[in-house]
Amino acid sequence: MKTKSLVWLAMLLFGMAVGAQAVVSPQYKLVERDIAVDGKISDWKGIIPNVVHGSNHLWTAQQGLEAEHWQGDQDLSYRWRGAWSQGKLYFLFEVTDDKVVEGGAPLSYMCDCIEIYLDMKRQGGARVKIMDGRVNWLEKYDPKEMMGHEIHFVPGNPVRINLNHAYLYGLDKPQTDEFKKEWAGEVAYRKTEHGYLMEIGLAVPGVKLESGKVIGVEMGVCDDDGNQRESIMMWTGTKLNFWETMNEYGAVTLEGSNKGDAK
Ligand SMILES: [Ca+2]
Ligand SMILES: [Ca+2]
Repeated sequence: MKTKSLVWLAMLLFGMAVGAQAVVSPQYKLVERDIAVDGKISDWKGIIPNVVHGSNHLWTAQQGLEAEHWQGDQDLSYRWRGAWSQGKLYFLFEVTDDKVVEGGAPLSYMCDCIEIYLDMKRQGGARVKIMDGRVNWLEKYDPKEMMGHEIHFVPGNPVRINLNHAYLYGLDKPQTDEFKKEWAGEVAYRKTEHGYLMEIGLAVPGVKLESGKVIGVEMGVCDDDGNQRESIMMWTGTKLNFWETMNEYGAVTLEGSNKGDAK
């Protein structure tokens, strides 16, 4: 009996190890802290950054984004930190980019641009759930189809923000006002010695935040050095199409005293 139990235990542990290998994703904890979105970073003191540098963070599966365009960490790399408070998520990006171009292309994702992907229920799978059978999900925008969100922040004054594919990421149709009104959105931007910094606050409509909640998060930063986008560096996912599939997103846990309602 005892031997049998041990065999089962060994098999279970082996299975878990194999399973864990298959679904391993980066982990990060969001501390509960009040953040002023003002471009000053003293309020982030002590919060551990995710460091995204080195060629293994490049996503290279599209023409024009080949690894040879990337000249090293001074060309493009970044650190991001996150926090939460009072129903809002906060992010700080410190981007190293040796040539900051503010809105240099007609589409946000072809510019110097920060991209945030959120899977608020950490479901994985398709980010856009097609409900009418169309082949190309980009042809239509329906909020009901959004299983996750893709938000773009283009450096400049003002920062231009695109929410999902409602206007196909056209820089001429930023949704900055909608972001402010419907997402309680805030953003602060400034250039730094080696690139730029962006501080962001947002509340995903209809989503309650509480301690212990785990969300799926992917981050990407694009680099335009004057000839439209030539690199994108991802926090977690370099194998899949991160804008379509949420399976490689990192697991981000909200930690703090606000337990919310018991479930
Ligand atoms: Ca601040
Ligand atoms: Ca650049």
